[in-house]
This record gives sequence, C-alpha cells and structure tokens, in this order.
Amino acid sequence: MTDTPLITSPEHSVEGFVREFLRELNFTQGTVLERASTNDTYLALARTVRHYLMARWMETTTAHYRRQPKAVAYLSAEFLLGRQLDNALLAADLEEIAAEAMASLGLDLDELRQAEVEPGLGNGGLGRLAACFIDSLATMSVPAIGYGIRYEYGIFRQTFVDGRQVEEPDHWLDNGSPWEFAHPEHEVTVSFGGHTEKYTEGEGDDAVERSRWVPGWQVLGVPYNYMVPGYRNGRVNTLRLWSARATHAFDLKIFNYGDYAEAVRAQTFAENISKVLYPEDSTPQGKELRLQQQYFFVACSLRDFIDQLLPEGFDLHRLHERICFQLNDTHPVIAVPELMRILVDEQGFAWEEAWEVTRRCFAYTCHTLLPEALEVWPVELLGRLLPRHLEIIYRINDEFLDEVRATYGDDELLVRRMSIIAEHPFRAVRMAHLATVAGTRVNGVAELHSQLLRDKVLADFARLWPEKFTNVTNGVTPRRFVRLANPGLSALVTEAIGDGWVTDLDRLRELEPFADDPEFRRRFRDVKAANKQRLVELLERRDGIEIPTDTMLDVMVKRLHEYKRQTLKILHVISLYDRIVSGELDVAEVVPRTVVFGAKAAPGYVMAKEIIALINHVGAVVNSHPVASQVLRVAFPANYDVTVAETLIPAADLSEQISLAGKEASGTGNMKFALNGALTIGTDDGANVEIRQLVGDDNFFLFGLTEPEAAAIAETGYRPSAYYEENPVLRRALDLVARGEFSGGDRSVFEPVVSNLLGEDRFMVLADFQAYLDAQDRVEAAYRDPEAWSRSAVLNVARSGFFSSDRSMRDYLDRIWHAEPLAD
Ligand code: B1N
Repeated sequence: MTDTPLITSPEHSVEGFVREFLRELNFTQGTVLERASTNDTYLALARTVRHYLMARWMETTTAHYRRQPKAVAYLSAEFLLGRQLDNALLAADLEEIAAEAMASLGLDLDELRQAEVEPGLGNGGLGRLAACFIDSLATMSVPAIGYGIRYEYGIFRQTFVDGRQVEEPDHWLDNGSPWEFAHPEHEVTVSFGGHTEKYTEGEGDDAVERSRWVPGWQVLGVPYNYMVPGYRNGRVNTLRLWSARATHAFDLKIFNYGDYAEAVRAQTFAENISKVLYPEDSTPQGKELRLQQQYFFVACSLRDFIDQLLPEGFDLHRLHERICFQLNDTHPVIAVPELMRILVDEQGFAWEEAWEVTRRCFAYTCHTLLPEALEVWPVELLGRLLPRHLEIIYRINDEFLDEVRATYGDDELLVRRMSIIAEHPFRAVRMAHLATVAGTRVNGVAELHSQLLRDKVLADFARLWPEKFTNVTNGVTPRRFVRLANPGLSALVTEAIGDGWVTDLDRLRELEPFADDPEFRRRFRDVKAANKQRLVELLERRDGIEIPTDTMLDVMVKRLHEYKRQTLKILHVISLYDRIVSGELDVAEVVPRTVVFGAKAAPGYVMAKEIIALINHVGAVVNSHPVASQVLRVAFPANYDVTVAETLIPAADLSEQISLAGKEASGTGNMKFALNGALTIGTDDGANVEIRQLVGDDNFFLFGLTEPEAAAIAETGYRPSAYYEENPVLRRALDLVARGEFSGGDRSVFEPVVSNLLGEDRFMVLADFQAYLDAQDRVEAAYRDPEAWSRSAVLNVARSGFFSSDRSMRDYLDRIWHAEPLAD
C-alpha cells in the first residue's frame, strides 16, 4: 500500500455540514433543494454523514493492514443492522450539527430519518447479536471484520389479512443504498459441483496420494463494504457482505453458442444465491440454496482474508496468529473444510499441518438447544454440491473417531453418537459436531445455556475436551438500544452520573442511590410517560392503531415460536377478558393495561401462523368490548423490526420473557427491556437467570417450572389435559377459544391450537398457566404503587450494565480470541 495522502473530513460545524449536504444534493442527487424529494434529501444527508466518517475508515483500514495485529473475523449469515443514519450521526458526534443544519434549510431531521428503510438482513436475535457485536468491536478499537451475505431481499414484510400473516418481499434496496460501497474489482470466484480426482504427487518413496476438485460450475462474489463506526473513537471497522453474480466466462460461452435466453437464465441462476434471506429462525430447513449461500459467503470471506488482508507472501502456517474466525452458529461451518481444502489442495500442506492450523483458527458459538434447530446436511446433497469438502469431512471424522476409540475403547454406541456423520434417518453431516471438533472453543450464549450444552446437547464432547467449552453471555449495544432509542433516559442518566456509561455500562451502578431519590423517580416516570406518548404516535401514524397513553404497557416482542409461548400470554389476556366480561372482576379492580405483541412467524410454520391469527382475533374482540376495553387493550402492529423495537422497548413497563425453561438459549430482548427500565416477568431460562440474579428477586417477577422440573415431567410423561381438568380458570379460557368466541362462533378455526395444547403441548403452557397468572397478580399489586415500581425500574437500569455487548466482546477477547484493541 502506498502513502497516498488521506482525504480530510468536512468541517465539523453547521456551515460545513450545510455546504457538504448541498454539494451532495446537487452533484450526486442531481437536484436542487426546492425540487428535491424526501428520498433525494435523505440520500444527500446520508452521504454527507458518510463523508465525515470516511477519513477515519481509511485510516483504520490502513492501520490494520500496516500493523497486522491479530484480528477477528465474525462469520455470520445474518447481520440485522437496523437503520444506519442515527447511529452514524451519533458515532461522528454530529447529532446537533445535523439537526441545526437541516433546520436552517427548512428541513426536519426527524422526517428524514424516517425515510430510511432498515436493512433487515437477519431473522431475530442471532442476526441482531452480530450487529451489536461489530458495533462493540469498533467502539473498543478491536481490529475486526464482519463477513456475511448482501441479501437482495431481507426478512419479509409482514402484513395481516383478516388477522392472518401474509408475507411480502422486502425491497430494501429500491430507493438507493447510501451506506454501501460495491467493489466489483475485488470479485472472488466460488466453485460448486463437479467431482474429485485422485492423483499421485512425487515419485517412489516420496509419492503422496492427493485429491483435487474439478468443479462443475462457478459464480462470482462481489464485496459490498459497510462502515462500522466506533462511538467517537476515531475508528471505523468494516462489514463486508457478498453478492452473487454470474461469471463472465460462463455467459460468454453460452452467448457464443447464440443462446441469449439461456445465458440470461444462467445469470439469474447464479444471482439467486444472494437473492433472499431464509426466513427461518431456530428451525432451518435443509434447503439446497441455503447450503449454497453458506458455502458462497464463507468461500468468498476466506479468500478475501487470505488474498486481500494478509500481506503478500504471508506464511499460512501462522494463520492462527493473525485471525480467529468466529462461527456464528453452524451456518458458516463449511468454512472448516474450505480452509482445509485451501491449505492442502492449493497450498500443498500436509494434512496434519493443515489440520493443526485450521483447528486453531476457528471458534464456534452455539445458539440453540432445540434438537430440530441443529443443522444437518444430507450427504447426498453435500457430496453433489461440494464433493471435495465431503471427502475432507469424512477424513476429519475418521481421525476424530479414532481419537474417540483410543480414549474410550470400542464403545460403538458412543462412536455413533459422536460421529460427524449421522446414519439415521438418512446419512447426513452434523454441522454442530464438525464445529465442535474443529473449534478451539465452543461457547453457549448464557450461563444456563452453556451448562445445558455441556451436560446435554454436547455432553460427550464436553467429557472428551472439557477445556474447549466456555460461556459468553450475550449483550446488546448501549449506543443503539439506550443512547439512541431512549434519549430521555440517556439525558437523565447522564445528568446524574456523567456520560461515561455509554462506553462503560457497568457505571450504571452509580445510579443505584438515585432509586431512593423521589425526585429522580418522578423524572424517571416522566421519561417513561414521554416514551409512551412517542409510541402512541408511532402506532397511530404507522399502523392506524390507537392505544391509551396512561396504562401499564405489557410487551411481548420476539419471533413467533411455540417454545417462546406467546400462547401463554394470550391465554392470560383471554382469562382477564373472561373474568371482566363475566362480572367476576370489576373494572375498578383491574390495573388498566395495554398488551403489545410483535412477532413474525416463519412462512412455513403453520402452528405459529395460527397463533398469530388467534392473537389478532382475541385483540379484535377485547378491543371492541365496551367494558373489557376500558381496562384491557391488545395491539399487534405488523412487521415488528429493529426500528419499531427502538420506540417500543423504551416505552414498556413490563417485559414478557416466558419461554419454557431450558429452551431459550439466551434472549437479548430481555436485556434491552431491563436496560430501559421495564420489569421482567419471566421464567428461569436463558439470560433471564442472570438478569434476575443481578437486579434482585424483588425487582423481577419469576414464575414457572425450572429446567430440571420440566425435564423431569417430560421424562415421566406430560399430560396437559390434567391441568385443563383441574383448573377451572384455564378451562374457561380454553373453552372460550374452542367455542368460537374469537372466531365468530366458528369452532373449527382455532381447533388446531386448542387440540395441540390439550393433546401435546410440547412446551408445557398448561403446566405453567397458573403460576403465570399468580405472577401477573403480583405484577398488578406492584404496579399499583408507582413509587415502589419506579424504584424497581431504576434498579433494573442500574444493575443491568453487565448486558452490554462491550462486556461480551471483552469475554470473547479474553477467553476465545486472544486478541486485543489496537492502540492509537
Ligand atoms: O440466538 C439469539 C439468542 O438470544 C436466542 O435465544 C436464540 O433463539 C437465537 C437458524 C437461528 N438461535 N438460533 C437461531 C436463527 C436463524 C436460523 O436460520 C437458527 N437464532 C437463535 C442470540 O444468541
């Protein structure tokens, strides 16, 4: 790299900002203020802000290249970024300047913010976690790069028709994408298909049998770079997302045959690879295109790191000194045989040498406990798409199973259990086993989850390699989820303890004494009230939903999944409704509440979609009931996304974290709510356990079975109908659904939901029903005392600093990556 002089940033002033903005509007958008559309104006604004970060980005990139520190590459099929403008303004310390500059031109910054379509390149927690992690790494000055896929269509847009979910494509790129930089000149070729050939290298005693891959077809990966600005630290890291294109040679050949239509078809085929995000959260379907996506992005990323980010001639025997590839769940695990292939087939390493390097370069994070969520790829499919990789996986497995036999003797049951290859119901590669064998470290995402991985899901492996297993509890970025999402609370906190908390969230502890200060609590309640008002306006504007401003705001937002138990929440609503309508409860006795749901269901997940319909139908009945609606409202805005979360979470009083214990790996919404001063009603699951330990039992509404209790019931045979028969309140609620109260008298509509709960109820909703209602009674009692409630809420904020993703990153750096921040 040569010493070209770096560009300088535009002047950090209102005048400087205005000048840059007008230049962008005229020269890039090709318009003038008087005739500019909102989108023109937004694009010019986004580019202006980008320019302020550009010099830091170039400097950071150059410093990494020159100094070659140990870096982290976060490999993730999902990065759920959320809107970029606000975060960039915050990082560059331009919030006030931009607002003033826009105002001076008669423009409203708030309105322009809303013109941004968020990049929804993820499903839920796993994708959002990746986005939080790269934010923290940049803020902590850690040399890091995120690698993923630039899906042309992100997570679908959800609408409701008659209360049922309908999916529409997410055209997030249509209005221009000012935050990305395409680099077609750095395109990478990725191969697929074909076959392998054996050949002999060398002669006589030196002869070695080798294998080579003769691919059947290829595609190109074009990198798109995104800035990942650190918070006011002069650093900007990179997120590199790959987009698929047809190879030039490929179409040229077909064009030469004169088959134009066929050539265009081939192009479409190649470009399909990065076309759409698979909308499955927790239950991936083994689709061929999904495996193509996975291999496509890791092949591009490894190639890119080795060819572009390492100096020429770098000795790959030392690769692990320069990089740790963090595998975000099993989605990128095909990177393991890919690195082996590069080292052995392309670089001529001996197998043992290559394995030594490879196993030191990877670490694996598991994000689940559900058996159906553990990815397996049919051998037939993997062998067809990546024949050389399959050979490599077989050899890794053979050597691994030799090690198992050497350690434990010929325990064939154990060998079969641990094998990377499953034999039933069909031959398949267990990606979690491959990742565990290859990784230097394997981590779960909350204490309980990591414990269950060690004791159950990966117990055989934990016995063989106890030192491999560790925990890193998830975290969330305080920049986006407190500082930006909750400006009122941020100002209040900063006034009390200074602004150091934004990058050192443990300092929120200093707020503890303020929990006992009535004046502080009053101001805290004012902030909450203002946040509710903001939410009321958003729901009115965005969805035409009207909700009252002054009720308890009870929020359950997360993907729709049976294990998360949205049904438990709706049964509580139904029960309240029933008791009010029947006259058992007088409205004067009920604490008025508004229950807000937000949830997308995987399009093929039939039961989840039925539950969405049930919630909407219950909502319609409750909201239109003259008596019930005085104290109970249900709101279910469609298309819950990061942007909605940013307004909804700061307004919440009560956070619903009610999964069956032992099923939610961590949860991260739970952390965002606590940090914004909502109290949690929750089970002893995932990170709830740690939240409760930190905030204290008095400030958390715990209920329900524990993991060992649930496991014991499952062991002896769970009979949900027994709970129905014994509990009249539960019976009445379920009977209302069964009788068609929420489906215009039609008993067939929600029959599948009811019969599933009564017959199977895999996640023990009925077993936890009464405990949940009792806990909700405790919530009501607590909410009646605003002073005590706001004291608890302040303590939740003060004691949740642990859940910063900066702390998660420190843990990964210390326990897994052994890398460190790069000093100035
Ligand atoms: O990852 C989050 C956790 O906080 C949640 O508890 C966990 O459910 C979530 C296949 C997944 N686990 N597995 C997925 C996503 C997409 C996909 O295609 C699986 N998501 C989680 C962060 O640790």
